Amino acid sequence: AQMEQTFIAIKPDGVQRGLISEIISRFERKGFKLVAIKVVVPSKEHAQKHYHDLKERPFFNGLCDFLSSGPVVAMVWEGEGVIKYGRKLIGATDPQKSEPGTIRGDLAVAIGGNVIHGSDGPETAKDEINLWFKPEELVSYTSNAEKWIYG
Ligand code: DAT
Ligand code: MG
Repeated sequence: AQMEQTFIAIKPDGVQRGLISEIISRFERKGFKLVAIKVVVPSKEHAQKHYHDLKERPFFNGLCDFLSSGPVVAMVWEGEGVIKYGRKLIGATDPQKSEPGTIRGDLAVAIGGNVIHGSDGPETAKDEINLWFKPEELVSYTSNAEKWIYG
C-alpha cells in the first residue's frame, strides 16, 4: 500500500454544530487511520498562512476571520490514496454542488459554512501538516485492522 497523509480540519461551524463525531466517523469507517488530532483556535495570522494561496481573492479576509473565529479540530489522516479520496468524502467546495453522500452534501448548505477543510494535493498536504502540527504530535502505529482493510 502506498501510504500518504493528509490534513483535515473541522471548521468552527462544524464544531459549533456538533458534527465532530459524525465527520470523524466517516474517515474512520472508510478505513483511514487517525495519526494526529487537536482542538485549537487558530490566530488570524495562522489562518492567513493556511489559506495563503487565496490571498488575492475577495473573500480572503472574511474566510480568515471565519477560520479563526472559534475552535477547529485539526487532524492528520493516513492511508492509501487518502489525499484524493479524502476530498471525495468531503465533496465539492460549494455545498449546493456537493453530491449527497459527501460530508458537505449531507451536512452543509452554504459555501461560508462548509464545515470541513481537506488538503488538495501532496504538496499542500505536506505544507499544511507542517503548519498545524509539530513532527512529535504525529504518531506512528500499526492498526490491527490494516491487514483486513488492505488485504
Ligand atoms: P476547498 O475548501 O474545497 O479546498 P478552496 O480551497 O477553493 O476550496 O477555498 C477555501 C475555502 O474558501 C472554501 O472552503 C470556502 C471559501 N471559498 C471558496 N470559494 C469561495 C467563494 N467564491 N466565496 C466565498 N467563499 C469561498
Ligand atoms: Mg482548498
